[in-house]
Amino acid sequence: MEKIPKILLESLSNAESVVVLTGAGVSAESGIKTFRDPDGLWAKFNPMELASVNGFMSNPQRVWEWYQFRREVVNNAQPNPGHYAIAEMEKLFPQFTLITQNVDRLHQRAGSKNVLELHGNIIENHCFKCKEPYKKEIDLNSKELPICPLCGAYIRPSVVWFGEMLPEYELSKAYEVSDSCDVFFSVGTSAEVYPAANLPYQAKRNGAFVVEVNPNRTSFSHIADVCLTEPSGVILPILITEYKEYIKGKK
Ligand code: BV8
Ligand code: ZN
Repeated sequence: MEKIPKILLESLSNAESVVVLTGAGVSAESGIKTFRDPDGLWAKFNPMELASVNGFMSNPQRVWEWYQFRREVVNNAQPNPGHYAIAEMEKLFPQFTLITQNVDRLHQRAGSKNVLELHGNIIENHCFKCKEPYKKEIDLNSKELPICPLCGAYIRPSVVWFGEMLPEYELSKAYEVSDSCDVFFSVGTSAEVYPAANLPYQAKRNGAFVVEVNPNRTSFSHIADVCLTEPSGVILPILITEYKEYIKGKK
């Protein structure tokens, strides 16, 4: 039974370049809380206190423990069918780029190779002051805030906090591919955090066919050409199956 609109299958079958942007929603079915859903992280914690430089400076211990808690959750999580479907997409199109706002590296664990991490990752750490990468193994049971062996400052997770610049290469590459792709997917993101949230609009402006995959409506929904209002872990595997059938039928 067709769940995917023909026009999307047709656009994909003619696409040279396909881009997928993901947010926390793509990891929801892996048991990792999103930020803005009713039971999300921001419902309990204040993002500016915990995911910001000022938050870390005013209470490094609390921020460190919050990331230790989130690392525990990420370590115990598994990629879900949505991550695997996106990894499969990488092989189906001449050019494919995955841009993620997520820091959990589940895309890589599902097999995605070409991943632009706009907001860093929660696995790695570096020195808050001299930026030296911190290579020692982190003991998830320890509340101890590690100290930089070079300069004695605190170690922090290698995520991008609010008020921090995004990594230059990843952001410019993300803009480049969004400006020139044929089909753009915005998957599991509320499209509220900038500059990442600019990308779907960039794609639309460049004339791409834009798809939103989100069970809820977002501020971007009215701009999308197609809205697949189902969980990504459910609808993306269906998209792959129906697309493969569609191109077989076209040959
Ligand atoms: C920057 C990493 C230049 C850390 C994150 C005032 C002061 C300072 C800055 C600003 C300011 N006003 C505006 C800004 C800019 C700010 C910003 O955009 N703020 C917003 C809140 C307005 N941006 C920044 O600060 C960025 N840097 O601009 O630098 C600068 C420098 C100095 C001063 C000004 C500007 C840095 C942004 C990066 C912040 N880091 N995370 C960590 O993870 O701990 S942000 C965080 O939000 C995550 O990265 C997350 O990815 C991102 C976006 O959230 P989403 O992924 O979309 O998740 P969300 O919960 O919102 O939505 C989930 C969606 O999934 C929902 O729609 C839901 O319906 C859907 N869903 C649920 N289940 C499913 C599903 N979808 C599919 N399937 C399902 N099963
Ligand atoms: Zn240091």
